[in-house]
Amino acid sequence: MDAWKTRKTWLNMFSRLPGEAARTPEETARAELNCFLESHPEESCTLSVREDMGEDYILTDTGVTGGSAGILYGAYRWMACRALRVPLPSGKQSPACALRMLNAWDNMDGTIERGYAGRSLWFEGGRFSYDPARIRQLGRMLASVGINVLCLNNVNVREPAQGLISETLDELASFAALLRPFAVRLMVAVDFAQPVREGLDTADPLSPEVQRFWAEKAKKVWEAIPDLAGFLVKADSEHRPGPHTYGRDHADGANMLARAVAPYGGVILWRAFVYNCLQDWRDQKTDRPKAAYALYQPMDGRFCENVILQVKNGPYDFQVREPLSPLFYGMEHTRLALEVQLAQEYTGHQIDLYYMAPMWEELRAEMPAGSVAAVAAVTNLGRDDNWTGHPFAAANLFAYGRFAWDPASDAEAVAREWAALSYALDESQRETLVSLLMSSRAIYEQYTANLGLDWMIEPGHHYGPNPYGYEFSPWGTYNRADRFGVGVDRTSRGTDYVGQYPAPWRELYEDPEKCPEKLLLFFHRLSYGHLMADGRTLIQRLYDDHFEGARRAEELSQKLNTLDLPEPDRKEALERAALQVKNAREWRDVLNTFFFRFSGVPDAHGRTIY
Ligand code: GCW
Repeated sequence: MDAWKTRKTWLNMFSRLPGEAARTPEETARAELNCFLESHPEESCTLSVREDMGEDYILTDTGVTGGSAGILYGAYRWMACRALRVPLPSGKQSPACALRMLNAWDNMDGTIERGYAGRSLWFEGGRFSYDPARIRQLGRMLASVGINVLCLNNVNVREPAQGLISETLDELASFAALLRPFAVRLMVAVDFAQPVREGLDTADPLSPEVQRFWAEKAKKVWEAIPDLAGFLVKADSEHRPGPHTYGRDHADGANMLARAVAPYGGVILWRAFVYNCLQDWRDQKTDRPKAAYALYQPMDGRFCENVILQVKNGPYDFQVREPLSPLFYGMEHTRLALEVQLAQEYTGHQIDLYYMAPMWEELRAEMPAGSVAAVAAVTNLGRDDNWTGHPFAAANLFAYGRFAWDPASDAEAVAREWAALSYALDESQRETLVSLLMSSRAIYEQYTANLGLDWMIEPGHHYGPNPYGYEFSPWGTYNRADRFGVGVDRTSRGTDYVGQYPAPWRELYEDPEKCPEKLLLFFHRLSYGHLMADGRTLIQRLYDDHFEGARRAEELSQKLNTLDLPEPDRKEALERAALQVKNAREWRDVLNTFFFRFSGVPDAHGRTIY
């Protein structure tokens, strides 16, 4: 029943769960530190709280000084550095942004939308159901990497989740209390049509009775949970209700909610994931990646102070390879949250190895300074004993927290730290593990979405290859492959998606000679004979990548086999690696066959294509 308690996580340096006694982050910090010092008698450390420091902290060899939350973040960091015998960070440590959120897509029936690590940690059978000790362990996992907000229910708000801000509000409040000692505040995903559920005949944001409804609702909710972070809203997206239902726009909708929660310091996280999901595949003019910018950019400057527009990293939908969403360049007068997905919906279901921090380094390189006010990640957690399905998927949660706090973090250093905290491997084995993590994204990309060809996946569950899967569907995700070539022309001669980017990006993406190779088929429609920079033809490159990706997946599994991991981590990792090898072969053969049948061009090296 409690097998999770014996599982390795990066919190291994602590010998036991903090007791229930701790009520504040400071008390938690003291309890954790006492526990650490018992097993490290050579160390000493004093904690000093300075309220004005908020989330900030300063570390010395023998002390942590920090604000009411900073004291806890500082204590965890201090212990990690001491346990690993690495230098302490010097100077005052401050987070890059104030809201570092985790979005759970947990449903109250206990399922998790796009969850690959078991059932919900806190819902079951239509209600709250959890082990308080496990929620405390969750709290310390989050606090140990500085994550400070948890949105606990799916953005697709379905009954009875609407009740969280209504008839089950007291249970929500009890849950919030469990995480408070870890400086983690709750957020709730709300249904834009909640007023209708509670008896009104409209949810029109300009209706005074709707405005009154939300004002009263906010009052009750914040009375019960004074430190609630805010509401998260998915509106007019994938069949969810929203302001469009009432002929209003998204600034009207978001601002109405923002005014209701403002008296309590609440924020409205308004998701920008809005597009036409009932597109006619015959329509070659509508281009889904253009949707969000086209909708929101004209509203720049109209949103209230406490509205944060939550934008997925790319213009599509958490694909393996996308350019940065153009909204990050075009919304100077709107606060934006960057949303990433730790749940591996499109990146291997926590079966295939996929360490995400290298992607965040790439995002950082493209992100204009000052454009991100908050960060959110769809979690990869669930009730599995090891929390994340694949034991190494925990590295993504760990790294997310570190990058959210400090976007200038180094992906490899973070991987090394996670590995060292989680497993007692010798240095050479640890380096092998680090190199497996560091190469994993490139390998997965190579066999699933090379050159920016996303969406060739099995519809619905999104695991495994199916190049025709979405081709004649209403979702706006087409590869348009035929016997002449492949890709959608998004240049000024095509859908002009590139027109949403400022210089120098627009020019870069417009020209196939300058376009980064990894995004070539995202922006361009090219013939199979197109010559790549290295002299290979496009078709040969497609073949080579799929052969190479599958080969590297095999190599990855062999290297993994050499690691002396503790059980059951070793068994779980190897089982998944075997499935990954199978998946990679399937991708290789399906995609190569698909392109061979269209192009008629044989592989230059005579390898088997079916
Ligand atoms: O990629 C899609 C997922 C949906 C998800 C949606 C979203 C919560 O397939 O399951 O719904 O994104 O981000 O809202």
